[in-house]
Amino acid sequence: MTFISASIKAFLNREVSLAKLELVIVELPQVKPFRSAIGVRTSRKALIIKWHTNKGVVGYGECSCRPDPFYSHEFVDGAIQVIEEFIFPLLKQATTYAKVLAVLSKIRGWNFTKAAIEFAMNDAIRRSTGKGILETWERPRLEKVPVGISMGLFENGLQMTEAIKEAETEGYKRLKFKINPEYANPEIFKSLKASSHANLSFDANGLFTYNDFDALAQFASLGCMIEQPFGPGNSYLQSEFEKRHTKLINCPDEEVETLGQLIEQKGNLAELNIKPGRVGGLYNTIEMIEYCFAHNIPAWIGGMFETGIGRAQNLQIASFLMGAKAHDQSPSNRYFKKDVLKEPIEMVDGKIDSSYFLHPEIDEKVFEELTLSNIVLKS
Ligand code: OSB
Ligand code: MG
Repeated sequence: MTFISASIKAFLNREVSLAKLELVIVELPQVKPFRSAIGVRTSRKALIIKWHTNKGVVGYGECSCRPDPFYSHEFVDGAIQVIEEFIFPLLKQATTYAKVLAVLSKIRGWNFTKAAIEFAMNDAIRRSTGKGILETWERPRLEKVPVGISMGLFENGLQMTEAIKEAETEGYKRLKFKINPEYANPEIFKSLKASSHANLSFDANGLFTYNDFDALAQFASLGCMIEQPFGPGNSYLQSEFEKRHTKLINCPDEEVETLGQLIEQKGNLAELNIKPGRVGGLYNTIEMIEYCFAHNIPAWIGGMFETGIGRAQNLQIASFLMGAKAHDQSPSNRYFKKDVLKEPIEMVDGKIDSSYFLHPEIDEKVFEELTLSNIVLKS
């Protein structure tokens, strides 16, 4: 079973060179704090991989895992160790795209980390030749990509109502709210029901358990999609829930890291959030999207609060999902005072134009200003 086209297979044979790898940690100050069940965050620390070819071309890739292991097991310092100790030494013998993928596939898990290496390599190829793996994929693409906003937890209904109004004015195509069992209170439901937005959804980040069915039922009864209601590996709870309550419009996020896990979700999933980092890179993402096309699974591209580097790449992928209503790819100024791109990503009427994401250029001066540390790996 394969979902990869002949032209992409041929592309994988292309040669790649690696003179050195840079592992850069940047920290982007946020315009305002973001509150989730994990905690309050006021800045985004991100790991950016710079892949230098023998000809001096540099490709960029973002490792979009969190600095802590609270979304998945991966965290930034761990990612650096895995690259330094286990990935970089093997990359010396990897002289084609396919061989680099083979090296990465030796590492169990660490999808965000492996993805970042592939992103950077592919970006270096695209910058050298004008054609990366996505340019090789013969599928129609959108000029303008619709985006949604992911909203943190609010302290009260009033705060939530204000934020809903603001997001509606800005034109977002979907409003997604972080939820947890304690959040099921009348004030919150009142604000939600007052919204006239046609596309509301929830993200539970796996926080509902067997003991929280009543709270979950209150959200489910609104008829909105709920992302990752139960903890990863606990999707058996869905049928238990549906026996006693109502149907769930389930959209897995954390739960699906591989194509196999997606296939096993059958019957549970209504749609799928694909994060290219979470599923281990571009090749895996293409394969997963092809599977979704073949099985009519509505899929969209999720976010990890990426910098412009990761965002632009996610948007490039999102442009292939012609039918998706919205992707969690809000523009730069939604989170950051300063982004690392020369032209920060902007949204007009809830959409982002391809001129912002097809050929992003890094503002090296800002990139350096925001750099916290830099490790150079050279053989
Ligand atoms: O669950 O979708 C999530 C960010 C970090 C970790 C997990 C999630 C998120 C988001 C970010 O919701 C959405 C965005 O990037 O705008
Ligand atoms: Mg999510």
